[in-house]
Amino acid sequence: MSISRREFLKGLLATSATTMISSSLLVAGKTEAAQETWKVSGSHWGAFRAKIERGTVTTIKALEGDAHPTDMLKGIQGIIYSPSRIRYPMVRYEWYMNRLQANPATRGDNRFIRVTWDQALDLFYEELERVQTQYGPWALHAGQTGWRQTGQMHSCNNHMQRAVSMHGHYIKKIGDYSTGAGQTILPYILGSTEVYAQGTSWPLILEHSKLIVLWANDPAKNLQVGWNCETHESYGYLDQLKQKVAAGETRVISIDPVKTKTQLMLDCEQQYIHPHTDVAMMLAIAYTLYTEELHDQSFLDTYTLGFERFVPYLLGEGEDKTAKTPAWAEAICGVPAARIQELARTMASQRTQLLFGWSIQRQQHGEQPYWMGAVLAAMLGQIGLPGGGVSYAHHYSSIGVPASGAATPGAFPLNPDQGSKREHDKEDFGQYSKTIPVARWVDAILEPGKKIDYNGSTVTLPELKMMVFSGNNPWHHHQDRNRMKQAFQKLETVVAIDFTWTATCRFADIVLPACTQYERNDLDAYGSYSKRGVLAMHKLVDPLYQSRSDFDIMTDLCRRFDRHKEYTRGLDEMEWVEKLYNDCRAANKDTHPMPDFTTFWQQGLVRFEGNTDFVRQGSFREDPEINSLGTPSGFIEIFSRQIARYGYDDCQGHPMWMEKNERSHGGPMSDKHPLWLQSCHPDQRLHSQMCDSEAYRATYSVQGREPIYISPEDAKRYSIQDGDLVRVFNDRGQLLAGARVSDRFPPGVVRIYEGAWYGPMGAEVGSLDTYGDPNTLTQDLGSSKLAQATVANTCQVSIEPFRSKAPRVTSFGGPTEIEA
Ligand SMILES: Nc1nc2c(c(=O)[nH]1)N[C@H]1C(S)=C(S)[C@@H](COP(=O)(O)OP(=O)(O)OC[C@H]3O[C@@H](n4cnc5c(=O)[nH]c(N)nc54)[C@H](O)[C@@H]3O)O[C@H]1N2
Ligand SMILES: Nc1nc2c(c(=O)[nH]1)N[C@H]1C(S)=C(S)[C@@H](COP(=O)(O)OP(=O)(O)OC[C@H]3O[C@@H](n4cnc5c(=O)[nH]c(N)nc54)[C@H](O)[C@@H]3O)O[C@H]1N2
Ligand SMILES: [Mo]
Repeated sequence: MSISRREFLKGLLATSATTMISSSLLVAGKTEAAQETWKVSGSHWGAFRAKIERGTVTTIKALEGDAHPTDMLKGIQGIIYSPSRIRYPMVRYEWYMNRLQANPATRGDNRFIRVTWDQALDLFYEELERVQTQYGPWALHAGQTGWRQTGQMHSCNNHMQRAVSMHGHYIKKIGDYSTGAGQTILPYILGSTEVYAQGTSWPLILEHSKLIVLWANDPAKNLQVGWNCETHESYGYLDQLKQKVAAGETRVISIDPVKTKTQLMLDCEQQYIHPHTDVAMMLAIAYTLYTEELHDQSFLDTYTLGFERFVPYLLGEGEDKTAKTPAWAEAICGVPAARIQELARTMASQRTQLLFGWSIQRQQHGEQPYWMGAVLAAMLGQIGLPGGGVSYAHHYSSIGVPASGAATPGAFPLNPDQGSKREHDKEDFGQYSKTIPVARWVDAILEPGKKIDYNGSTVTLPELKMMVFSGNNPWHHHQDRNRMKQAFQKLETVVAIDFTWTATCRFADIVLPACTQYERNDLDAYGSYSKRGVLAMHKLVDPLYQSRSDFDIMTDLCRRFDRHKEYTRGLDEMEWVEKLYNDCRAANKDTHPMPDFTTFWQQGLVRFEGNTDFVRQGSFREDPEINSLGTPSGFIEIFSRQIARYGYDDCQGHPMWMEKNERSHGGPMSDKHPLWLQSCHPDQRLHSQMCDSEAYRATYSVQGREPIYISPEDAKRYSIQDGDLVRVFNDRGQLLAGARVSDRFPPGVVRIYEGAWYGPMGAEVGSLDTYGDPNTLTQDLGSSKLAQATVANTCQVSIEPFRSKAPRVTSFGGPTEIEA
């Protein structure tokens, strides 16, 4: 349903009376005669106006008020008009012909046949029925989630899960790829996940912090996107910080093997460190604090438990008989002992804010750096003070921007209103666990029935036969492509719902074309955590080709088992958008008055006033008894009796330095594969989203391939010139990438951004990836028995110039269509 011009004008009249409207937001229809309109919408990349000429989006520009729009807005048109768009419902050819007798080795050959929507949805429904009947709910996994496009009504994870739940039960996941290790360990230590919690407000940090440590943290890169529509207000604070650094008022140190975008932007200090050795460095800082009596004993006495059980380990009186001295750490982390001491003394002498990024916990034993970070902050005694203590989230979705305190719109419901169709199989997961740690699903396919430790419990991996993916791209997000290839050969049915032909579609059996967010009406929070307002997401153009909204697709699926009325609750798209708006309006009635829906829809954005400053753990500091933490003891747990009781060798009662199974700079595997591959989050994409945006990709690709960043020293060592094609490989896989030689990178460290589209030369295991997906090389291992989280960053590789004839990139442009 689109808003007609008449309704638009009606809304225009209604708006003039209310004061909440900023008139500049009005989408004037003057040029409509020339078939040109401007519409307001928003995305992970921010709010914008789109110009539509003769039914085509021709211009996207940031909405007024976004003072720091991201360059990625330039990539949006290319998403809508990508040659990779899924045009029709498609079924894998071999599967279509032979179903369960299909030759498993053909999976991934990208040969598909076009079917009608009815055929595709009938097949989807039949397979749900078959798998539930023949096996049980444990054989179906529809619980993987991901970075679906923005919009609260059309949140496609919710649509798929609600619809499939109405049919029957299935395996779900726990945790996520972002912060799997962090969100599991921190509740034991600080009483909450911390990673998704509001952090100390930037104005307080700017006012009080004298030293800010960016530990494995690149906010200037990562704050370009938000979970909801991003406002980019954090960049205003980063600008102020830059001025303070220049004026010598605040010292900022970036502890990172790489010179980050933030470090360059702030022009602040960089402390180089060998990858994955941060815990050693932190221990040596702690050692210095303790032995020089610079630690805050009264804070430790009042607010923490277990310090005395940690000290012997620090001093070398424990089992390992190794004192964690700066000299000991220097040999591991490469940071000079004197520098470690200087840092310890500086931290203790002034207000110090530790700001951790997340990449550092996406490694083997990724729990340890976060735990040790909390211990360090506790020893400094500044937790709960403005501008002091530790944060694990200031690089994410504008956390730290003072929030309005308003409610923002809820989402289309995830759960069914009543039980599933198959009431009888409700709890019948047999011997299997019904939730599994998010990154362990490939293990489940390969080793069904295996029991693994997880966070104090035992998980029995289910025997998966069918998987349904929507709003996520596992053939980007999961590790070790060749292992995935082997696993997928065991699956009977894979359904992928997406708008673009990702590698997940290539390896699926039934592929359903959703439309993009730009082809449907929706609304969103403006500012994920800052809750700066409510944004209208006007449909820009009609769904392209045969694509349909997820809502529409899932309604039609539910029709097949007669639950469609319950699914939609009798409301259509626009009625849902209006309902979600009105529910939000009612919730904000007394504090943040909002105009009626029509007014809101015309004006595009309702802004919320109010800036509430906040100090993380402030109330706990004020009164640790009344405002106790969510830990077992209510205090900060430097030693966790609960974790110690689990008896895990790879995550014990207090933080420890543990060697990794792969590590650069003399660590394990570095003799065979000398380079550390970090697969950080892309500067010019959101994961795999926007990689299919052709013109935009051309602004960063190298000979049509994903760049690999490499130091001038290593480039010379391996006879690589900037712009060369290179083969990157290890024992798990091989890929082609384009070399970018950059002095931001130290010897021994290379980077390929995650989300580069997988483009195998063939379906067979081990084939060369023609574009440069780093997960062709990463390992699929749990961080520890505690979190079982991804260790994407624990990865050693080799590199060589690629001098043969370059194969064509197979990642983009959709399937090979076989005529029926
Ligand atoms: N090596 C390595 N791997 C990593 C990481 C890393 O650092 N290194 N990071 C991990 C992290 S933190 C994350 S969060 C994950 C991200 O993993 P994902 O969330 O899986 O990544 P996206 O590329 O955002 O995938 C979203 C997919 O949903 C589709 N989609 C978007 N909107 C819609 C919609 O409305 N309807 C439908 N049907 N589909 C839609 C998009 O086209 C896209 O294919 O990756 C993880 N993988
Ligand atoms: N532009 C953009 N922004 C994003 C995303 C995106 O895809 N694109 N994704 C969003 C999502 S879902 C997430 S989870 C977050 C991810 O946020 P993070 O995981 O924090 O981001 P990364 O870019 O992977 O890594 C940040 C820094 O960690 C450093 N680092 C890695 N390993 C180590 C180590 O062992 N020691 C030290 N000291 N430093 C290390 C890297 O060099 C890098 O500078 O970003 C969010 N923001
Ligand atoms: Mo993430």
